[in-house]
Amino acid sequence: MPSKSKTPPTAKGGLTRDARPKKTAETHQTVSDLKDSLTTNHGIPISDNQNSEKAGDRGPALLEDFILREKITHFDHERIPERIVHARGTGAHGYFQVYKSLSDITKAAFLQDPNVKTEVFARFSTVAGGAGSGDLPRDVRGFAVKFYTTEGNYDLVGNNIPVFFIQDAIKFPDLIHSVKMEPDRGFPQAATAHDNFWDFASLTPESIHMLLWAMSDRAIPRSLRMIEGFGVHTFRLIDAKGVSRFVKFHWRPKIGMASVLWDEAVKINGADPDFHRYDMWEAIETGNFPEWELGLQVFDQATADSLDFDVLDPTKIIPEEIIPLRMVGKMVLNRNVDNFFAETEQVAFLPSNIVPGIDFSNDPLLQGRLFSYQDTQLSRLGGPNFHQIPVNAPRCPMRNFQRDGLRQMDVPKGRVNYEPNSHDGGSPRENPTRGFVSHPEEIDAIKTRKRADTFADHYSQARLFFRSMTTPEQTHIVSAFAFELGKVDIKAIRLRMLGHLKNVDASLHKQVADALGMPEQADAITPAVAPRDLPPSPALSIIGKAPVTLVGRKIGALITDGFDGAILAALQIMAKKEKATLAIVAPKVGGARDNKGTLVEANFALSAGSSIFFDATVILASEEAAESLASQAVAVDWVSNAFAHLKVLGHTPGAQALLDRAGVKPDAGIISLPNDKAVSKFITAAKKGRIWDREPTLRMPG
Ligand code: HDE
Repeated sequence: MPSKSKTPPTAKGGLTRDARPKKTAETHQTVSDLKDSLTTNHGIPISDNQNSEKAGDRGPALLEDFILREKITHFDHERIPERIVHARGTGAHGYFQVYKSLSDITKAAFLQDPNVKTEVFARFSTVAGGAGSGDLPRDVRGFAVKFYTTEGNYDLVGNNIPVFFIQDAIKFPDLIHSVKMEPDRGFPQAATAHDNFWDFASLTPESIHMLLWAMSDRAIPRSLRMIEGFGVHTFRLIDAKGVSRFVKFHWRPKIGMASVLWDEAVKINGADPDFHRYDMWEAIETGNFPEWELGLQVFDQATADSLDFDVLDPTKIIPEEIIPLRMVGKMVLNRNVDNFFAETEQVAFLPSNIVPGIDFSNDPLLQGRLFSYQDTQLSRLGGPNFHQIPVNAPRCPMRNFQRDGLRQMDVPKGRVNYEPNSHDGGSPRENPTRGFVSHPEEIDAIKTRKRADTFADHYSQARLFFRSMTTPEQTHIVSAFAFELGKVDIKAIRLRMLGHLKNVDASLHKQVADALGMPEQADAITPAVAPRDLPPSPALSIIGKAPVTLVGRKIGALITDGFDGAILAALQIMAKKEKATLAIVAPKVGGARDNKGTLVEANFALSAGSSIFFDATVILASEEAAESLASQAVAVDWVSNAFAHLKVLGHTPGAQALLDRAGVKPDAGIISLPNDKAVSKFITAAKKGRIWDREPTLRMPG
C-alpha cells in the first residue's frame, strides 16, 4: 500500500489537489434510465464519456479501460480505402417511374408499369481527385444510378459525357495513372493540366473526341442538378419474345444544363470546395427535388450496320439528329442520405448488375468494367458480403447458397447449403422462365488481341463536336486547351497535341497554337482514317439549347443599410414565382436596415457570399453605402466578378459608384432598378442566363 502523504501534492499550475474545483469543467450530459444510456458496442452502459480510467486523477491510463480501448480502436479504423477513381461524390435517394409501359422493347419488370415507382440511389462524382478534393475541377462527372427493382438491382453506371478516353479496358490503369498525381511528386491533385496526362493523351489518338468534351463547358458544371448523364456504351434491350435491340441511355436534367466559366470554377473551388455537394443537399432539403428524364436511343442491327462508325466503340456518339431520343420516364431525387459514410461512401455500383430485359453489348470497354467493379469492392468494402450493406442490398427477396465469408451479417438457417438437394423442400431453385438469360448472340471467331478496324476513325466525331458548338463554347474549348497545354513543361508533348488538334479542325488548331504563343506549330500526325466533315449536331451545345428559366437557379442580392425594401420584397415574390432561390448578402451577416428601418437578416456576410455562388446578381445599395463599399476590395470584387462572369446585374441607381469602381460597362445585362416595378425587367433578363456578348470585351481566348 502506498503511504498516504500528509501534505497534498502540488498540481501543475500551483494549485494543490484540495484547492482545485470540486466540480470538473467538462460537460456531462447524463440520464438515469438504462434505455437512454450511452453504451459500448457490446451494450455495456457507460458512466463517463469524458475521462479515461487512470491510476489517480493525474496518473497513467489503465490498460483495463476497455471503454477507452474500444472507442479508440473503432476510431482508428473509421476509414476505408477510397475509390481509386470517382472518390469524391455525393449521393441521394429517390425514385424512377416510366411514363408508359416499355413492353414493346423490353421485359424489364421496372419498365412495365407507369404506376410503379422504383426506388433508386444516385451518386454523382468527379473522377480524378481524392475524396477530399474540391467539387469544381475540370473533370468528367460520374452519374451512377442503382435501381432497386423487383427482379434485382440494376446499376446504370454512367458519366455526364457520352464518350470515353479509351476503347479497351486494358488501357484504363494507364489512363488513370496518367491523370492522377504524378507519382514522384504527389501533385497535381484533381487536374489534367500536367505533362503525364497530356503525354498519354497525345500518344492515344482514340482519346481525342473525349478530350474535346473534357475541355468543353461540360467538364465544369454549374450544378450536379444541371448535368446530362449517359450510359456511354451500347447496351441491349430484350423484349418478352427474346427480340434484342440496341440501346443508348441518356439522362436529361429537367431544369436544363448549365456550366460555370473557368475563372468562376477556380474561384468557387477555393471559396467553397463543397459547392456541388451543398447545392444538391440544399435543393433536396428545401423540396426542390432534382429531376431527370430517361431517354433511349433504340436501334436494331440493320441500323447499327448502316452507321458510319461502330456502335461497340465507346468513343463515338450516335447524334440525336440520326436516332432521336425516346423519353421514357423520370428520376426524382427526394431524400438526402441519413449518413454519408453508410450510404454514399459504401454504395457499390456494378455495371454487371443487370436484370432480365437488359443485356450487355460486346463493347470491349464495357466488358472490362463487368469485372472491375465487383473486384474493387473486395478491397474497398472488405470482402464478398458487401451486398448486405443496406444501401447495396436488393429490396426484392434474395436467396442462394453462397455462405460465410468476412463480414457475414446474415444467419442462414437449415442443413442444406448446396444444390441440387433433396431434403429441403423450401430451397430456392432455378427459374427457367423468369431467370436471367443472356442474349444468344452467335459468335464464331478467332482469339485475337486485335482492335477492330471499324474503331479507327478518331477525328471525325471530334470535329463534329467542335463544329456543333456555339462561338462562346468554341472559345472556351480553345481556352481550356491553352490553359492545360500551357501547364505542360515538355514542348514535344505540346507539339504532339497540336498535331491532333490540327487533324480535328484547322481553326481550333490555329487558335490554340496562337494562344500558346506557338503559331503554326504542330507535329504531323497521320490519321489512321482521314477525318470527314459530318453534319453538326446542335443537341450537343449547352448554350444552344439552354432553357429560358430561373428554375433551380440562385439570385444573390447585396443589400446595404438604407436599401429600398420594396424592391427586395418584389424580388422575393418574383424569385419564388420563378422557382428560384434568393440569397441575401450584406456587409455583415447580422443584416442591414431598409429605408424604413426594418432589419433584414443576411444569409451571408459579403466576405462569405461572393457573387461567384449566384446565377444572377442584384445590388440594392443607398448612395452613401455604395460610396463606402467602393473602397472595400471585397465589395468591388463582388461586382467585378459578377460582371466578368457575364451575369445579369440589377442595381439601384445609388449603387453607381460601386459599379464604376468595379469597371462595369452598360449592356443588356446591366439592369437599373429605380423602383420595385423594374424588378420584372431584371427577372426577364436573368432568365436568359449569361450575357455572352460581353465575353469578347473581357477576355481573349487562351
Ligand atoms: Fe468506372 N470505375 N471504370 N467508368 N466508374 C469505378 O468502381 C473502371 C468507366 C464510373 O459512384 C470503380 O466502385 C474501368 C466508364 C462511375 O461509386 C472502378 C473502366 C464509365 C464510377 C472502375 C472504367 C465509368 C466508376 C472505382 C474501363 C462511364 C463511380 C470504384 C474499362 C460509362 C461509381 C468503384 C460510384 C467507378 C473501373 C471506365 C463510370 C475501379 C476498369 C467508361 C460513375 O471499378
